[in-house]
Amino acid sequence: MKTKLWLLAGAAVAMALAHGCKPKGAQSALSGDAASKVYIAPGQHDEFYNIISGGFNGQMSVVGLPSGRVFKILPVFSVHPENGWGFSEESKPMLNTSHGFVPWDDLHHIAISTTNAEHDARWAFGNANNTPRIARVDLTTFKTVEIIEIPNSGGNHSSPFITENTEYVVAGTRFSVPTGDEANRDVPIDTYKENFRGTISFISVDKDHGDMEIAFQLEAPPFNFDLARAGKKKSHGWFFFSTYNTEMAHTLLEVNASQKDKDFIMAVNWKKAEEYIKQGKGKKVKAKYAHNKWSEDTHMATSVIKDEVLSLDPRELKDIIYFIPCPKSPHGTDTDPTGEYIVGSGKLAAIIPVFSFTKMLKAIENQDFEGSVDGMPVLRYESVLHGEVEKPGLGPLHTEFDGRGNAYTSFFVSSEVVKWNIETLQVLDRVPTYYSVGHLMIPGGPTGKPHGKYLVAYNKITKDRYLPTGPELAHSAQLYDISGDKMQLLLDFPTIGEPHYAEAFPASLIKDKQVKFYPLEKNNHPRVLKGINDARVEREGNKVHVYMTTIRSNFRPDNIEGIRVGDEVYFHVTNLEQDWDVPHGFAVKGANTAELLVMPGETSTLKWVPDRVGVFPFYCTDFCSALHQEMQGYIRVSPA
Ligand code: CUK
Ligand code: CUA
Repeated sequence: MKTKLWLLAGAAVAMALAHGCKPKGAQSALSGDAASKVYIAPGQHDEFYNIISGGFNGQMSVVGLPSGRVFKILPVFSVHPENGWGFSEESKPMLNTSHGFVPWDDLHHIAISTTNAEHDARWAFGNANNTPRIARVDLTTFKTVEIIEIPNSGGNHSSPFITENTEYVVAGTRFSVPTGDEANRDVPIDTYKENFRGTISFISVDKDHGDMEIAFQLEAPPFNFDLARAGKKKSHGWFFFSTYNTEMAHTLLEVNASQKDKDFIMAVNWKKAEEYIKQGKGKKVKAKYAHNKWSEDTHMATSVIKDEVLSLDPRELKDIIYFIPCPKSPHGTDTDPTGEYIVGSGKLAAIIPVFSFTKMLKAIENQDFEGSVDGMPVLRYESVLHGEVEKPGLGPLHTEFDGRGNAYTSFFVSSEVVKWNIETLQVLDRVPTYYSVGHLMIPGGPTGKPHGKYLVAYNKITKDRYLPTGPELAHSAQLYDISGDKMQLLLDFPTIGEPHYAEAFPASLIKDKQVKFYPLEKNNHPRVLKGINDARVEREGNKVHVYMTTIRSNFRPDNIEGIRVGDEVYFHVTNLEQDWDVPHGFAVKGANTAELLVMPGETSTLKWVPDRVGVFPFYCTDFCSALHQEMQGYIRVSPA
């Protein structure tokens, strides 16, 4: 977000409060049946899973709708002491990058996998903004199973977006950067226009197993890329990226950037790009990046550093990229469920432009161009425009669809959601959000088949919505019923971290596919134990391997001696349980790490280097039976 917008928004909220028009909250906005619409009786299940980005906490959270209940915090790019993510020896490689171990990131956007433009909910993808990466979460285990770093990129905000059969996960760079060989990268910043490039990465996703690979990177002018959507149905094969700073300034102080009346939506014919790659037109470019995978076979992650990517230069290959002028710093582009309409949202614009895919193709065919950038055509605004939504609100950001011909756009500055008709462009309804909405979400909203029953606004500033908790307040999500003509606010619920984009899908898609435990006979961890009789301690030089089992309610071995100060002690803990929902925990006094939380049938390893002589207790951290408090042991550490 631009500082200016934040200031404006702050001012708008302050004004609203100062004028005594205290934002209408629970009392006035709700009619009597709101509570019953979000009430899920004890023992009953929610209708939708809502996977919400955690922003600066680097995680995803799993929430039920309509209740707003939080089920799980799912660590992705940040270490998570609660279950040892990034602390256990097995999971550490998942957070490896070309810069080494990076234990944190900023996760903004979620994409749920689709087939034929409908959710299949096999995987959830998320982006790391800071050290560019894409993660894939398996929705049968709710575990992050793959993370791929994106080279030639900076500020991976413009991702992840998927094509209609999840052929690709796509990521645009926010910061253009000097790309390629290291020798090319040490350049003066004010040679931006010559030496910096924008990059769009197409990451292929294996149909059966989900494995990702960087298929190719498309070079682009040194703009800043923001949110994008794939075409679908009739526009399948195309991608639409919002761009800003098309002034190509290397400082975004407002005198330099945000000057032009219009920036661009960049339309990418990715099917064409794919053809060129098949014809061998890609060039190999040096690019160092990590590719990390979790194995359900060994229950371990591996990290491989790769060193080149295929790159396509559209300056040499015409007919891949076209620019559509779009008013003022577009932050988002969204395609409607039919794939015909492309909605742009200029943060600083007073209208919402809606473009027609059919008209775009015609304009390309007729070479109806008004100019070019780097030799790539700029289409004429009027010839691609379906129409403009007039006076919709202030600061349009993101648009979702209900599948009944309506669009819903979030307005950050005027802090509201506006419903409008895609064909007629008439504004139909508007509701305030408390206080400044960023993303909004309709279950299935970005797909070809939205479930237009609810809408959730994910808000940036909470003020008086919840009991205060010091200087920092919980962010808010607000659930609206959109099944009727008028939107109705049903519920506020706090979120974990800062919510940016989220997606939701019917629980019925996955709830019977959940993995309940890992079969012990299929556990191929190199240090697995198949029974308590195998428990033992082995020394190899200054390394000590403790092969340990857990089962209700004891550890074997539970008294360990022969350890010396400075040894590297590895506790390889196998949970022998073969029953749903019986993890055991493991923690050692003074250990400079987190606990382990070991799922049934799994093996996890905690590394400890004792720094002093003594007898150290360890215990199970997860309540597992009436004898949980008996689940303990001692380690004796002797002088080196
Ligand atoms: S967003 Cu990331 S800064 Cu509109 Cu997706 Cu808020
Ligand atoms: Cu095992 Cu508590």
